[in-house]
Amino acid sequence: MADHRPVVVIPTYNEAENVARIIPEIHAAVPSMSVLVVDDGSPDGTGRIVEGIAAGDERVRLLSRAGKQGLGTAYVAGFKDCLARGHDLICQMDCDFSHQPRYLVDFLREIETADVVIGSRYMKGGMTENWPLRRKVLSKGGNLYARTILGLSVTDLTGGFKCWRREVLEGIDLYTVQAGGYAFQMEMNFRASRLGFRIKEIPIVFPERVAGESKLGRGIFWESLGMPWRLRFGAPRRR
Ligand SMILES: Nc1nc2c(ncn2[C@@H]2O[C@H](COP(=O)(O)OP(=O)(O)O)[C@@H](O)[C@H]2O)c(=O)[nH]1
Ligand SMILES: [Mg+2]
Repeated sequence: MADHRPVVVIPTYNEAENVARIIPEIHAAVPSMSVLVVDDGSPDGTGRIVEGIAAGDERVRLLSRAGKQGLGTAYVAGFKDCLARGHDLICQMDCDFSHQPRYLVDFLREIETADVVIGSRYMKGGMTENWPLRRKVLSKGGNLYARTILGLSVTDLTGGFKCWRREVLEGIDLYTVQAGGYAFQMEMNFRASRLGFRIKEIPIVFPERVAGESKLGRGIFWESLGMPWRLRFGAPRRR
């Protein structure tokens, strides 16, 4: 059945402590929002919890994949599903409360005059909270590095709190998006920019997760170092 409400895609892997709390917070912020959780067969039962919520709430759906297949492909699967269902505004966020649901109101307001809205920790008004110095330096330095190579004015290229108009996701050939993790976010932003879409950033405060553990490790960081070069010299230019 077609669904024209705005939707938020939430990839999950072992988020049992967070998922049942974040969905009501999303609906407290935006009551009409559809929620699509893309779970990779989490051993901690995240998928079963979402199934239970979805059974009693038609705004909530679960896309269940067999085994951990990575963040990039989880987003791509979720985006394709949302496009097929007819959603025109498609947001994405993490499940661990680093992305605070109250900002969805800002995303939906700003997307009225943009094609992509990106939540930024690094513009004026944005920040990270409770990050160790090492992570701060890596993330901020990584962003500066990528921005410079790619020639983009986006201040936060690696964050995952965003909102897309369907035309952008249709314009980006999702089958050819290769990257996982932070490089995935970078690749999507770069492609949207090359296609000439209007990108707008809004400030977000990003607290470190309290419950559960980070799933993105060192390999993901190294992948993102090579990505700006691959994109700059390899990606398709305009529509
Ligand atoms: N479906 C799926 N979700 C994932 C995968 N890896 C991470 N996630 C989810 O992606 C979001 C961001 O991951 P997180 O560990 O918080 O990354 P960090 O904030 O950079 O440490 C969370 O909601 C995770 O549960 C994966 O392989 N598959
Ligand atoms: Mg996190």
